[in-house]
Amino acid sequence: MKIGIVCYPTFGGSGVVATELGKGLAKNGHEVHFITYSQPTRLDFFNENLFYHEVNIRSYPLFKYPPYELALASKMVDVVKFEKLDLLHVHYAIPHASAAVMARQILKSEGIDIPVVTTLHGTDITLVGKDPSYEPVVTFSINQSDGVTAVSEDLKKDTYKHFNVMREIEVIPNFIDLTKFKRQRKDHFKTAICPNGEKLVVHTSNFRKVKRVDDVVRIFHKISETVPARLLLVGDGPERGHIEALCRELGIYDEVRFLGKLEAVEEVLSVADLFLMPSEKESFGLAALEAMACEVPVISSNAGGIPELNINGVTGFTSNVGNIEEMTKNALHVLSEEHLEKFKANALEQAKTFDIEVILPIYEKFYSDVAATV
Ligand code: GMT
Repeated sequence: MKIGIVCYPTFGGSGVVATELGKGLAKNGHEVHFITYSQPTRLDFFNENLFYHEVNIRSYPLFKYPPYELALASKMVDVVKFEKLDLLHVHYAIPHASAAVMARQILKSEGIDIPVVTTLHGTDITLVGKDPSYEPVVTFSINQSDGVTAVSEDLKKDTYKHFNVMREIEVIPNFIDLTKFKRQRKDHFKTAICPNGEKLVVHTSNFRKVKRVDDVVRIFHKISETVPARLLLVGDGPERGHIEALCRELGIYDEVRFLGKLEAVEEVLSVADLFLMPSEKESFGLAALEAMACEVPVISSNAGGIPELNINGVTGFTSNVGNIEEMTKNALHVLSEEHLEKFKANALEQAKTFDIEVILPIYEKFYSDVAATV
């Protein structure tokens, strides 16, 4: 098929999933056209089946807010028409789904039918989408899409709870490329960070409030009171300054390293003993899946779709949001010599069920089913 993929090109779960999906589809022989405002971060190589179309946003003194959605819809019309696409797949409802629905209307008026598939990722539903300033448009564009998927059962449930959605939503979970995300031998790196055999705890996120990075630091602080440990924080975002201050306040600044936005996160995960994800909300938790694929057990909250991924007592533990005491107790249990190896092995086994080789054919079937109905 010729597939147009629309996503946020920056670091962040939905953009990563969309880009990896496009790469996988291209590998399977599909022609994939990315339509975004800048080159997706993980699309930095040549492949004969991959194309990139930049959305040009025309500014004008009258516009306090340049109308990105219109520029995006216009670009979709252009690409569908001239590249003769068979299907548009948009990731993250706002504003991609409504722009796609508009592009489809325009194309229809010119005698071109193009099916629109929308994938809901999380905050487009649970945080931003349900806000009254967006809700009517999100509801409309979900109902108007030709196919809708959600990345977890919990997100599907939340969508029905918060929006008047009349159509079926198919759950297609996120996936992982196990050839990229696997435990690599990086002993020199481990020795440099943990010279005295300390346990290595890792957290990766966009440092937004919803990730509760405060909890990460407080759990680590308590862990380090019992076992010698180091914390690596990967990513960046609005909470970073505050988190640095908290580390100083708790007197653990020397045990914590801020690595910023890393491309090769699998190298860090390869030397980790434990991954922390205490999020307030998390529709899926792709970062935890990346850790598990690198044989790292997960201590997480039980928010949203996380329990569908991190199996309590098997691949790590899940606790109520904010229950730092319990998360610390569980972290120490996992890190003990007696249990760590078993949790690591279980994490990998669970990650294998989300292998891209398993999930990609589900998307391919979904596309052909949707295309057949249009
Ligand atoms: O919150 C983020 O990390 C970014 C956000 C996004 O759309 O880029 O992530 C959401 O989508 C990811 C990919 O499907 C999921 O793994 C994350 O759980 C989800 N984030 C939230 O629900 C908070």
